[in-house]
Amino acid sequence: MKVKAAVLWEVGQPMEIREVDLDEPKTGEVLVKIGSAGICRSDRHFMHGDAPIAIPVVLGHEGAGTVVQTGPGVTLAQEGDQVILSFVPACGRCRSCLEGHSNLCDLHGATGANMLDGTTRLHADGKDIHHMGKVACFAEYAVIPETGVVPVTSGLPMDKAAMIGCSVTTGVGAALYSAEIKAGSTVAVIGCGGVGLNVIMGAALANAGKIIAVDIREAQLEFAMRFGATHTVNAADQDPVRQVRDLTDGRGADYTFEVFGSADTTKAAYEMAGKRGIVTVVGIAPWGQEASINAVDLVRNEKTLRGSYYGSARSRTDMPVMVDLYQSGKLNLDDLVVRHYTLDQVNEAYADLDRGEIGRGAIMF
Ligand code: COD
Ligand code: ZN
Repeated sequence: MKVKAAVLWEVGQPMEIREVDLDEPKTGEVLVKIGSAGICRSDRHFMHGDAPIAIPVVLGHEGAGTVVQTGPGVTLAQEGDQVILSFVPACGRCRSCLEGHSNLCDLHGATGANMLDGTTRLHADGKDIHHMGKVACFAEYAVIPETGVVPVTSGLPMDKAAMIGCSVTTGVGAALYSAEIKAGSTVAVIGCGGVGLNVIMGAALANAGKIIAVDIREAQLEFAMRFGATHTVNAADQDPVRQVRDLTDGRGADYTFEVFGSADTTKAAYEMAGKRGIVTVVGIAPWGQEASINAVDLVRNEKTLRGSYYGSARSRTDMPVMVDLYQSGKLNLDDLVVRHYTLDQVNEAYADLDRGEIGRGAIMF
């Protein structure tokens, strides 16, 4: 079928909004009519070439929609289901999946921006077009592996459902499943954009004591107070490490999170953690960058430095938990989505992200 999609043909260039060909779903795949797609910085890393991806590609990994067709052998979703999209469709058979870490599925990792059989369903001008995260939701329709769609209670607003596909699960998951924040502890979150605000909400859900929001923009910091931050630190004014130490009686925070994606902020997250501090790195710095840490401090203060991908979550069981948290009023997704766009405006939406507009933007179809 012919569908409208945003295609990245070249790194550093705007996406082209045009008609492309989308194949029928193959065995174990479904066709989803996209309802909403979120504007996440991770797509931006690929647009800028900060992270490698097969090109041409349809980006968009934070989405939700409705299943309109199922391919042969599909048992996990039905036509008409409202689904949240997962950008790691777990195979269920590899070692990572079998050990309970489906967010790190080996088969998904090996097939990258292709479908699980290594081919693509998107084509244009005689070229195969790749699918970011096997989701590729900057398009009216997407063919997705059945394990990459999570059916939810129908009637959830599509933009909120889309947020659960990335920023909520990545951020709340980092706080609850990766760091396992203890009640009463002190938390510092560097980077208060769409994902960072969800780390803050996760810290609040875990009953953290002080939750210190760190950003270089005052508007982001004010906005973060709405999601559970108790203190703010403007990293553009003064050394954020020093400010976080001052706010924690000189000790440093019990849990720190890097949620921007640079070597400098990774190092700062490490340094603002106190004794036995848990440092959780969510952002990925541009390819090839290295962050150095003080090797003595690591041991003498028994710090833990860990990465967190997709909130260490298991999409199929944890995304419905996020839906429940939203529906019971414990996750403020209504305030999180502040801007709505059409697919034709996707490049403008990223310009707004670059300008540092607060909260999350979402494309509505
Ligand atoms: N110090 C503090 N804050 C900063 C700094 C700094 N030096 N520089 C920028 N910031 C702030 C910005 O003002 C902004 O508020 C925030 O950092 C970033 O927010 P967004 O909305 O631009 O970015 P998000 O939340 O959409 O994405 C953040 C990620 C960390 C997820 C992303 O950048 C990333 O690294 N993605 C790769 C990891 C990945 O693939 N994860 C899974 C899919 S998301
Ligand atoms: Zn994302």
